[in-house]
Amino acid sequence: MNTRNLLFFMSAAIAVIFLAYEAHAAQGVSVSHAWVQAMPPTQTTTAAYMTITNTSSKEVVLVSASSDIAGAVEIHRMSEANGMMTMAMVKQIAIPARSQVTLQPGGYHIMLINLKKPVHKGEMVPVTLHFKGGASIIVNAEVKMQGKQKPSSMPGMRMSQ
Ligand SMILES: [Cu+2]
Repeated sequence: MNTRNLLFFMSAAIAVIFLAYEAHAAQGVSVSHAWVQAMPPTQTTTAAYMTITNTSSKEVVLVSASSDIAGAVEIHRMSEANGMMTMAMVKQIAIPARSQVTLQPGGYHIMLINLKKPVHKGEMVPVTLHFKGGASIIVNAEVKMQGKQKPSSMPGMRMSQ
């Protein structure tokens, strides 16, 4: 191998190392307790909840989500103001290094809008989480009847923005 070839080989090797590093971006991120709120067939909107854990030494930022079963998917946050629950779309959720963020009723959630089919209890719904930098994770969320949250308590998911 002459010097020119050696340089080419080395830069190719370095490129591969960088690509591998990029692919590692989603590593250290895991999702647990993923579930989707069961809804009556008349409802075309529901929400997905989960715990996102970041065991890496860098902050990871959830920037969007997608799902084959929904026409649109948005990241929302519910909060209480003056005794009223209001919901607003958020651009992202940051998960600091070595910590976790839980998406749960009354807080952050992933809104599944314009459902293409009803979601039935026990079904698994695939939701893809997209992180800043291009990494993504596919999550299978089980449809559950959970909590006191009735569909009527989320009136059409009207947003306050
Ligand atoms: Cu919502």
